[in-house]
Amino acid sequence: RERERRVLSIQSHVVHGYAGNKCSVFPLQLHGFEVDFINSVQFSNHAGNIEYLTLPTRYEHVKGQKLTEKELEELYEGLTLNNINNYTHVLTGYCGNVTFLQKIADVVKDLKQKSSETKFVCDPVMGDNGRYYTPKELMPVYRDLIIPLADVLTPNAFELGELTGSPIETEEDCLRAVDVLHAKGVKTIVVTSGVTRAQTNESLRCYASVKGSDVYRFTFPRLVGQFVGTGDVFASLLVVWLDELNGDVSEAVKRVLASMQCLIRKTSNYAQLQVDTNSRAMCELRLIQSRKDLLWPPACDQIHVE
Ligand code: PLP
Ligand code: PXL
Repeated sequence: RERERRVLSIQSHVVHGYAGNKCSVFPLQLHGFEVDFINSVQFSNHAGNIEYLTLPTRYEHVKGQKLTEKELEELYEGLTLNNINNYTHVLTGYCGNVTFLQKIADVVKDLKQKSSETKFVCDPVMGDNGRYYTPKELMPVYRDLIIPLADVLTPNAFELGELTGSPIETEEDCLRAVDVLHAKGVKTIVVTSGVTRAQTNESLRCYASVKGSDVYRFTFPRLVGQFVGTGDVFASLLVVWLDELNGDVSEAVKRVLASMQCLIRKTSNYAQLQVDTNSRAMCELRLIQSRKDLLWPPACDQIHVE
């Protein structure tokens, strides 16, 4: 009989396209996880920038609603009162607001109190490439409240630098900062991208580290284009493979990267088609079309692990 795996995913919902829960729920469900999702916002579409060959492109309008921390508390209270707040994993991503993030910390604390087995997988989304796209005030909340609760953390180099107080340019900077976060109790850290002096025009690097154990360096091709939601897909697939492979982080990240390469290649090709036919570079992730690659990451000889 299959083990029951049940994830509470607190992320954005977008009606059209892909970001937040729209990126994370489908891959988890494909892999047989029950997903209970709380939508931190419900927007018509994402608010991010897409870059494909041309200048950054974004939707002209974003309309919708935000869940308040009070409403999050009410939803969680319903789960608690019915004693249906039983989760093997909690997953969080982009969060635009300090008080909401503080309430997430309360929820995670309560879930961990209920079951010490519950794993908290946190993508501490704050910004990228040297700048914030969330309020800066989130940083101390992540640093002091959220990170001590996290079992798995997926910062990019910018976020890692902010959380540890100095910028990350080299691999040495990265590994030193990762140890600072391990000392706060985080077992598994995956630095997803952005260690500038470790990557080139052709290749990107990602690092995975297990507290008191091994560090792995992954090198893989840089593909053309930057799309919204890649980090959210990454985090959900990491939940899947760390669980499936019992914490074998080297093989887990390799499989995540293999699926990501296929997804981004498909999306990039579609963006090119858009440019060719109507000179628009607005392009959502080709998540559904990539379902087989998300479920069965193909062997990929372009991903190197050391
Ligand atoms: N390629 C792979 C395999 C990735 O996992 C990612 C991001 O997750 C990217 C490319 C995206 O790279 P960039 O940050 O340059 O858009
Ligand atoms: O993928 C992160 C994300 C989450 N939620 C919303 C977003 C974005 C990125 O743009 O706009 C609403």
